Amino acid sequence: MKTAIVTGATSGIGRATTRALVDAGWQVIATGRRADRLKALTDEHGERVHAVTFDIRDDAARDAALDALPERFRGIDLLVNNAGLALGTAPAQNADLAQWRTMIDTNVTALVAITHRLLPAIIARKGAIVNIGSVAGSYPYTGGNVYGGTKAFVEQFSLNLRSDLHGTGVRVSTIQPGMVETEFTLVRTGGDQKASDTLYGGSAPMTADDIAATVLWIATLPPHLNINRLELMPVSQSLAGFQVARN
Ligand code: NDP
Ligand code: 8X3
Repeated sequence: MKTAIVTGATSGIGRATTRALVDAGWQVIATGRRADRLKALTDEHGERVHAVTFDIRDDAARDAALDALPERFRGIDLLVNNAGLALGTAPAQNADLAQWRTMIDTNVTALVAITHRLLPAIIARKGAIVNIGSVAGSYPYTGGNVYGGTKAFVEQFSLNLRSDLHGTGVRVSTIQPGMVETEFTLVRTGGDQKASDTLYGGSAPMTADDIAATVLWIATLPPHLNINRLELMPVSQSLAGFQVARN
């Protein structure tokens, strides 16, 4: 049986990806901070899900949790680097530096650290890494500042990982979703359910299951194929052009 580790499995894309992988016959190490949500996943899937609760920014907690994995979960065929967040929508000049730091610590530093920790196990299995980037890493928008910067990092890190892993058989992909209805906007706005409902309402956004199916598709391609990056949007979302300030 193949083994995946999914970060940020307590909600949204990570939870849907955990379910999709289990349904497809994988066993999954599911991580996140909310133990009750992880317990619900293990209740749902029994021994096929192994829950580990830690803040992904906490090096000691992460390493202790990974060191304590049961023997049958130690070989890693797939790492889904999904845990991440946006905080705030203010333009840079009004933004909260602490929020910027939290995004960098989570979306960049923690992603790099867990990848580094698991690379030997992934190489040993000729496994795969799927990183969850964002359209915000490719296209600027007002208030996207550091969030978009972290996701641009994710894409470039993934491409550079591919170069370093040349010849190992390890595959590395970035998925760059546009608008997906999850708890993302609730987190970004500090719990504003109305703002979240307004953003997604009537727009037929992508669902977490859409992205989970994409992760599963990438992970189950024939081993000679690598998706470098894949950008998805709901039909209702598109790009709008430049802005011009006038005197
Ligand atoms: P959710 O808020 O629904 O899920 C985020 C997940 O990340 C949760 O499971 C959360 O777990 C985990 N997480 C956040 N911070 C930490 C932390 N410090 N330690 C451990 N886990 C953490 O949002 P999404 O499912 O939408 O987000 C998943 C990924 O998708 C993110 O990287 C996001 O940037 C990206 N994305 C989302 C898009 C969208 O429109 N929704 C579009 C493009 C990309 P817990 O709180 O339990 O720790
Ligand atoms: C989330 C997509 O457009 O809200 O990464 O930044 S967006």
